[in-house]
Amino acid sequence: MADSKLGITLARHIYERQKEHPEATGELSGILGQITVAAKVVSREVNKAGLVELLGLTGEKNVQGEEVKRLDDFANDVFISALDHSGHFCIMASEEVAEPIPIPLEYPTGPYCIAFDPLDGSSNIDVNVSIGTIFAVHRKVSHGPRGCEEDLLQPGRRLVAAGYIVYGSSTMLVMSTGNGVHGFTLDPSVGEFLQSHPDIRIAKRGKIYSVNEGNYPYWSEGVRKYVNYIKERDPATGRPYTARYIGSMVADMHRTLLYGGIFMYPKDRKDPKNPVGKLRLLYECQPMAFLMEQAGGAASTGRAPILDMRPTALHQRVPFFAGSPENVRHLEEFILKYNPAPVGG
Ligand code: P6P
Repeated sequence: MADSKLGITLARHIYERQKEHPEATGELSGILGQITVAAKVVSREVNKAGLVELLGLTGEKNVQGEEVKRLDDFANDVFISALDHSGHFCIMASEEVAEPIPIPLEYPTGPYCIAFDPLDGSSNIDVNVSIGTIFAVHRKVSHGPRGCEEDLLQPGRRLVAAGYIVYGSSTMLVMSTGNGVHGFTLDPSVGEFLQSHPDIRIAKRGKIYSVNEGNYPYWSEGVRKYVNYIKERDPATGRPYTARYIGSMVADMHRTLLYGGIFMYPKDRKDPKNPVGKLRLLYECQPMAFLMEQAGGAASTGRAPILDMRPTALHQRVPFFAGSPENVRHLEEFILKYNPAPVGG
């Protein structure tokens, strides 16, 4: 039941979900609460980023004489400082930090660990394209008082919570604690995330495909044949698909979740250092795959569910195909037919 005046806040949503799941601890609501505090701070900075030049900020020192960091460094600092003292986590990982981030000895540790990309797509800031934060929460599995890399390198099937914040025309939090996917929009006038998209479900099939076709020469045979096929016709309608590609994963995945279709970042051989693709498993693909499956969608390497993969390295990259289940299954049929096993997408 929504408050007549305010609407359902994130805190109330979590409280009501906890009533339905007595086994859920209050920890997750604390974790999500801390994440939203950091998100509000990042949202404020992202929304004025365009003014850096206008205000004559040198990019070195701002009007308060504070150092103006690159926004992704800033976002990284904000999320680390919002989370490291909370007592919820035993260890953390960030796209911006090469090694696992230990909880400072002066702070208590907790039964969870978190991996996050503090500001994904930040190269798009200068052209005012939506960017986002992505996070994934696992339970601690290692022994001993403080966490270690083992806690972070778990299959996505074991995630207890995941989500993203998209900093766009509005700031939205889309998250799941394993009971469906729910969207909350920040009302800056009250500083609260209010439920705007309850129980998001993705269409079983969509007609939008989203991929950087500039990488076509580097794709596998299966991916090329799949994209050529759907550019000819949508089997369901006999008409071609629509192409949409923003180049910011959170924005592309948010559209895919709401409008259906398929998002792809195949492995491409253009970068010999990363022959398996660009997107990272721990803090991009696993959380997005968790959300997709919770919303009735699918997320695959081209051959197997992303959530079944056991990570072997903190910043490991994987081929990534996600969206409406029928679209993802259709892609997997092309991979199976045209790619030599066991090569994924
Ligand atoms: P490309 C942004 O840099 C990012 O990591 C993702 O947000 C996005 O999906 C991808 O890279 C875009 O990569 O090679 O198409 O520019």
